Amino acid sequence: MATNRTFTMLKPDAVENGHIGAILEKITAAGFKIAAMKYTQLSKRDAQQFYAVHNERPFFGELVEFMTRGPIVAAILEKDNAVDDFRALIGATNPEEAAEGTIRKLFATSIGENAVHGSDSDENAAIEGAFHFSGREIF
Ligand code: FUP
Repeated sequence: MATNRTFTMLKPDAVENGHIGAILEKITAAGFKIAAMKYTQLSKRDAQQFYAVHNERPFFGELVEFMTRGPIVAAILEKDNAVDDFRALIGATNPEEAAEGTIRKLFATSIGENAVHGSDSDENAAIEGAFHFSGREIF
């Protein structure tokens, strides 16, 4: 995947609360194009693997429980400087610390249920995109 791409998930809380449309509107209004997208649900194994970097953290069990409790929207997004610009658009991990107007400030409820994921590096964007999409699902 090129470095002008990032990977996102609209998490189960965002889906449950009916925010898919509003969040996608913010994303496209910010200039991101959709290179791949699907509505899916993570298995326990998927979530454990996706968040393996956190597996020693005290919140890991809750994180896996949360991320598997309902469907998500997974997407690969394209824009110049995609990883950094998307992190700025979503805001801090903890919505209480997220800047006004960011997606997490608007739609997240807590640090654990924070509405949206955004890759933290080009390398992880490529790994995470490939985790969810085959080559023929990416445009
Ligand atoms: P981010 O890169 O902003 O998604 O944040 P992290 O990679 O640090 O965390 C990944 C996910 O772990 C968060 F989206 C939610 C969860 N988490 C917690 O539940 N508690 C914490 O203290 C930190 C993260």
